[in-house]
Parts: sequence; C-alpha cells; structure tokens
Amino acid sequence: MLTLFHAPMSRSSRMLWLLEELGAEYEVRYVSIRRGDGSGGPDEANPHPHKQVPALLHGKTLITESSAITLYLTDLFPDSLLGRPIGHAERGPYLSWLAYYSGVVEPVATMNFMGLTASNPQFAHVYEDMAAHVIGTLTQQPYLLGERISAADILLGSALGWMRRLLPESDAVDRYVATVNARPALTRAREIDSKPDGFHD
Ligand SMILES: N[C@@H](CCC(=O)N[C@@H](CS)C(=O)NCC(=O)O)C(=O)O
Repeated sequence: MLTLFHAPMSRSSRMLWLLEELGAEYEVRYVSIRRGDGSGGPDEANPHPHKQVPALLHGKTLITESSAITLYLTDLFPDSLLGRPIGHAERGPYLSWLAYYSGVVEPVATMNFMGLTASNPQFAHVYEDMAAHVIGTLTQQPYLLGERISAADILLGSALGWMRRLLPESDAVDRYVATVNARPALTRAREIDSKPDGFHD
C-alpha cells in the first residue's frame, strides 16, 4: 500500500499528480506544514524527519525527497511511460535530470527568485548556467529527455506551472509549461485535492 503525506498547494501536489499519472492505488494523508505566511505548523502524524511534504510510505518503507520519490514510484511501475527502467537507453539522462532538478534547478532558481544571486557573482553565474542549460534543452526538444515526456518533466513542469519566473523569458519554456500542465492526470490530482476523502484508485 502506498500512502502519500500531503499538504495542498505544496511540493507534494506534484507527487499526487505523478501517482495519478501512474494509475497507482494509494491513500492520501493530509498533514499540516509550516507555511511561508506563518500559518500551519508541523504535524505529529507526518513521518518526514523535518515534518515536510512530500513523504511516501510504501508498506513500512519511508521515502522522502521529491526526486527520490519520483524515481521510487516510476521504478515501482516499470511499464509506465513516465519512467526509464534499468537498461533503457534514457536511464542515465533520466537519473541525471532527476538529480539535477533537486540538486541544482530548484535550489538555485529559488535563491535567484529571492534575490540572493544578485549580490554574489558566483551564484549569479550558477543560475545563468542552469537557466541556459534548461532553456537550451527545451529549445532543441519538447521534453527534458527528448521526444517523450518523463516524470522529470512532472517535477520541472509543476515548479514552472506554479512559478514561471523561476526561469527567464523563453517561448520554448512557455510552450513546455503549457503542454506539461495540460495533462489530464494533473486535472484529476487537482480534483482530488478539492475534495479530500482518503482513498483513490
Ligand atoms: N527537498 C524537499 C523539499 C520539501 C519541502 O520544502 N516541502 C515544503 C512544502 S512545499 C514543506 O514541507 N515545508 C514545511 C517546512 O519546511 O516545515 C523535497 O523536494 O521533497
């Protein structure tokens, strides 16, 4: 049994989206989290070591960190077109983009958005290189891995759908955000979030 510890309008929303993409049977446990506006607070029912979301329980196994959960889930559903199983020609690029998303794109784009790169030339350079890499990739091809969407696009597409200004202006990125965010599984995930009731399959 899969249980997603989730708070609406947060980084766990993209995991709800991914679970819908995979056609998984899962339970959602709604937990409170500390919100940026000072509301909310840590929830004792949340097994995440920092009381953050997302957290996923698979039986007794706890998985945290969005990229790790993404890889875990797509490996658990190897027939899904969103993953790239071991042996697949795109397995290496898939792992690279998952790690790059969490290790570079999200922290660096967030720092830039908060104005923390402007005063530091080294950080500014890291942001510019990252943005050039992502925009360059999406200018050459429709998705991060090429012609076919992967769960790495769910991570990046959801972040950009929430905050397009994480990356500079680019028609290719605008098209990408529109395409990835038009997926029916995202609509289903939003519907589930609007009426929390526990089990979904
Ligand atoms: N690196 C983590 C970040 C998780 C994270 O920051 N989650 C936020 C929600 S968007 C949270 O739970 N914040 C509450 C807190 O930090 O106490 C991941 O991607 O899974």
